[in-house]
Amino acid sequence: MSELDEWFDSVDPAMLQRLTDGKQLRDGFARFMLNYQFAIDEIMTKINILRTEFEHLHDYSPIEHVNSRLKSPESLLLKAKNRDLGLNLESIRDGVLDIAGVRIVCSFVSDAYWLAEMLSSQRDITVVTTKDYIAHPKPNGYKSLHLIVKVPVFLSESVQNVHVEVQIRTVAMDFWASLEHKIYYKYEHAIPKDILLELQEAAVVASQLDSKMERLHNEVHGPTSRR
Ligand code: 0O2
Repeated sequence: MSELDEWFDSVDPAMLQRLTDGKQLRDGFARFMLNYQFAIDEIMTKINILRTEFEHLHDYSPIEHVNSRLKSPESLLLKAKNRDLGLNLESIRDGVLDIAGVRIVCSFVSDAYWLAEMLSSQRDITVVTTKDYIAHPKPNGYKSLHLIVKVPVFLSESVQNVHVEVQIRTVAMDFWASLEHKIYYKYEHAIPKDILLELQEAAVVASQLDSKMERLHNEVHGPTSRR
């Protein structure tokens, strides 16, 4: 009998089972998250193609920067708990639609709408929801376009349609949102009224800046024909 076999014989079978279950759970979760990473990769490729083609046809880039993130396991489990979802992968997959997130920061408002339209109309993309916080800002002043899309991920033995949250906004909207996010956490979600008011004012200024910059751009270069 090998040393390893002897060790297995001496280990409490219940403990061995728990270790195996734990490992299976971790492997299953890692596999589950991997699909979201693949979905992000698919969306990033689409964005890069749109960006490069646009740059080729016009004399500027509609995208300032793009980033992506996978929700951390802690914040994923917290969201599932807050929504009373069962703590199993199926409930989490159906109930949490922003496990994969992509944020596109555009030069101008019209670029944000153009990108949303270009992504949404691709044949392999299914748009699940669209929230237009640019036309209808949140009461605090938050502006952005939010799309929840489903993108197919081709695996060796199956095709998975995976949810991705795509946020599209301008540099000014992004600047506002990242500052507001920091303030929100600093005050533990209860921003004092006067600061809230200032944030609303800042959102209006950011909007004015967006309009002015786009108007200036069009004055100098002419309106961009996207057809
Ligand atoms: P994180 O860490 O950025 O992922 P849901 O996404 O379903 O939980 P909701 O409110 O229906 O909730 O979705 P919505 O309105 O589309 O907003 C989702 C995400 O948009 C948030 O994700 C933020 O990233 C961003 N967001 C929405 N409202 C605000 C806001 O007022 N200020 C800022 N700075 N960002 C906002 P999470 O899950 O909150 O966080």
